[in-house]
Amino acid sequence: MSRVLITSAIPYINGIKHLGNLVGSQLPADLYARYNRARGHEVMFICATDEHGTPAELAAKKAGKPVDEYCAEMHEIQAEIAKGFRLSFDHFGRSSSQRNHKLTQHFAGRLADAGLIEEVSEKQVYSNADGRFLPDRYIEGTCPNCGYDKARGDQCENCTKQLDPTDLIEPRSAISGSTDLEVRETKHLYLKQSALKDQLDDWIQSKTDWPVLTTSIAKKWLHDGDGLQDRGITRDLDWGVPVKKGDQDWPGMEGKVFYVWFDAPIEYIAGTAEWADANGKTDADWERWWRTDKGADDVRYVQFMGKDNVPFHTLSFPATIMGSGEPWKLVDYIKSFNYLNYDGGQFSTSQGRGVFMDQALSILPADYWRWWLLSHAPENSDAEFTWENFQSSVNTDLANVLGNFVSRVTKFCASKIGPHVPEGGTYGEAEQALIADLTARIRSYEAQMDAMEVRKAANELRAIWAVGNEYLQAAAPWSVFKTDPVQAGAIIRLMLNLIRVYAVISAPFIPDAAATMLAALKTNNNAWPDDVTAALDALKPGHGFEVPEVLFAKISDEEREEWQKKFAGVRT
Ligand code: B3M
Ligand code: ZN
Repeated sequence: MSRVLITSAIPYINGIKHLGNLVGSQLPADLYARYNRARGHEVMFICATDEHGTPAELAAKKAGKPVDEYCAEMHEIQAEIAKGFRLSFDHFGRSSSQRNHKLTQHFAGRLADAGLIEEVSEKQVYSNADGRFLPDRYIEGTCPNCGYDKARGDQCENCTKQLDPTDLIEPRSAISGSTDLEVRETKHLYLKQSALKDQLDDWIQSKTDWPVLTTSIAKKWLHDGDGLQDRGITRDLDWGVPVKKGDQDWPGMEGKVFYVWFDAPIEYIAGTAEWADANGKTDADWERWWRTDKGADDVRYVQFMGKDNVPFHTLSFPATIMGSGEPWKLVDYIKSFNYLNYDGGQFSTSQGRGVFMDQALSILPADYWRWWLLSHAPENSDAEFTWENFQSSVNTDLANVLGNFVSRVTKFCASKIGPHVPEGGTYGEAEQALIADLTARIRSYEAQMDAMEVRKAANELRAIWAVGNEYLQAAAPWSVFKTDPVQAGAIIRLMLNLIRVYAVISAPFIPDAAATMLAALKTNNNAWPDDVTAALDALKPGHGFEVPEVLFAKISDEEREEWQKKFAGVRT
């Protein structure tokens, strides 16, 4: 048994996530967590809500709520939906927790002591009406290049020209529309990532087994243009982790907070500490996952995220960890994903385009979505959700292959032989061949799961389901039964045991259906089929079972069309 620490990128607090967000981080992380637990490893699976930054402030404002209240409510909503999708976090934390405040300030203090933080004076736009500094993209005005009147302070969306807020003609606050703006001098802290460039480069170079998607992004940031840049880690906002050097005040930094991307990854650590607090554990209990001087040496740490999050996880967060000079655990493997598109376009939170997590659960149970999303995970390229494809995957893989198999075997046995595992008969050549085939395929499934090759693992699992179906079709116990009922019973005994094996190995993808299958077999034996021959003999003759409810209902053309229409517009 080994120990596996798993983190998923932590979703922003400002709204419910869409299926593209889900498949790019939380869902594959859950698959991997469930699989590792099933293989007997000790797993710590952490996620949280990412609660700081301007978007959180603005979303709260839009909702007409104080930001802390808004975040507390949205956290509960996201936690509930995560449960609905059966995301098996050991803890779903909050980046606004006291644990994260303390740790973030601690890291900043260590980095300052190591000479890795620089104070820089900058000129920034201040809005008198809003009583705050405005980030570049919250300043709007007319583009000096093309005349577009909604150009943002960082870029004109119309002609794509990169802009400075001071380039804009008639600049105004995007928050209040006020034109009462002035340029003020303000001081910020910069993390000297450039000083850690060689160390980061060596580290990335050593990760030869990482997905190319992960390392290519890191290398681009390390080497393209002027190379790795220092990064501003403070902001002039009210909501966030107050800037402090450990527990000391930071002269000149009063009223400022850390940049959301500085504190968010630290929440992986803080979230584990929150887990300890919430479960009556000690600091040693979470430190053994994170401190290499306290046992974390033999932990394997894997992160899951969409490609847009890769630079922060391959460079900025490691810079924080390395620069601290303390023995914190660095990530061992970063699994990153491309984007999932929606029906000919992009999923978009700001435009409300696509299917959002709460909407998905309102029309179908989690397993349907989990199966489609994981079996179409955007690993090697972007992928696309279409309703036709969703309907056909669900109907073929889940209803026709797996669901039908379970239903035929249990119904036939219950009606012809009785609601128990039959006895007698022998396994001949066909059965030995089936067992050999299953053994080879389950070993290959494990290899794909170990490698986090999500699509390939799903393909292998689908093939394993199909093999049982094909054998059943060829062995035709319903025909054999007419001349040799005992031998038909032997076939069914093998198939009932195969249902248990299917439940166990499929559980990481479709946990609810797996639980239904085990419940129908009246067993809680969920031991992994390390020895497939033995596993297919786990349920002994006489063991009772019942016919389960339909595992997966087919999606009709009418339903598909209805949903297609319902989700064609934008969510308001
Ligand atoms: N909240 C971005 C995102 O949800 C950001 C991830 C933080 S991971 C530390 O895609
Ligand atoms: Zn323009």
